[in-house]
Amino acid sequence: MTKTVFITGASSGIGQACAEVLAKEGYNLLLCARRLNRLDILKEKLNSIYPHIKIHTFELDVRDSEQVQNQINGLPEEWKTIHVLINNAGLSQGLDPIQDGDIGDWDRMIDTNVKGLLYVSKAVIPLMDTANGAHIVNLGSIAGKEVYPNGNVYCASKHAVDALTKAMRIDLLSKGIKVTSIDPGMVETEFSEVRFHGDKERAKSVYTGVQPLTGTDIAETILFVITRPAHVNINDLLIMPTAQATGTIVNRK
Ligand code: NDP
Ligand code: 8X3
Repeated sequence: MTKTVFITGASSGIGQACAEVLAKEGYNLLLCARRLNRLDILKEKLNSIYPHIKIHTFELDVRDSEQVQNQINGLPEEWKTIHVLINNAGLSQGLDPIQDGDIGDWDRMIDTNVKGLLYVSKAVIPLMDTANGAHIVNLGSIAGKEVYPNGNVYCASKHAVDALTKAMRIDLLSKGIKVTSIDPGMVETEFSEVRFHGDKERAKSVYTGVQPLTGTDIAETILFVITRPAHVNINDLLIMPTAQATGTIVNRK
């Protein structure tokens, strides 16, 4: 049976890498993000390499609860059976002490990382094929395991994801839906550019002298997690670059 994976935030970074890795493995893909044009380019590329898989793209802002309900309830019938949900859409905005934090940045992080994950999960869970291995993978972070200077609200949002993963594991136990948190350290994507509001130079400096993880490293880890035998659930996986010990301790060359 061909399984369907629903990936939020597939227009960049880890989400895009998940689409690429899972397409290669023969999964059908439901891809969403705000930048639909990027998703359509990705779909065309993947379908030219893997013509046997099906891909459906749609525009979604996970912060908009009504849009999330309408878009997911309105999916074509053939896309209404979902095996794996990857709650990947997320962002960090700003890196300032709490007393100097920007309220707009705080809202965007909490609305996307916490409320968006909740809205999408609530809409997708009723569509999950519990008879054939249903699995939710949440993108947490090292920032959900520890708090580092100026990380305040981003860290709080990822601690909330950590709590929600544990809560989902309990609440979805009787349905047989697996739940996993994937918690990366530094991954080089558009993440830092978004965090620094488009400042490419500052974003680049985050990765100076260190080999960060790639989106593909995380996608391959997710592939491993979702292909374990039916009786095995990986609850939580912290994955770091070799040169990074904690959120802030990095061995730069
Ligand atoms: P990117 O910025 O490269 O990708 C983020 C993705 O999220 C994009 O596809 C973006 O799509 C999507 N997104 C953001 N806001 C929304 C929204 N409101 N609605 C729908 N989609 C949205 O970053 P990463 O790939 O690095 O980040 C992916 C996840 O991994 C995030 O949850 C992040 O917190 C987490 N993470 C990242 C780490 C890193 O070091 N990079 C480490 C640990 C965790 P679009 O803009 O088109 O909507
Ligand atoms: C992203 C990694 O270290 O910037 O979640 O918090 S970090």
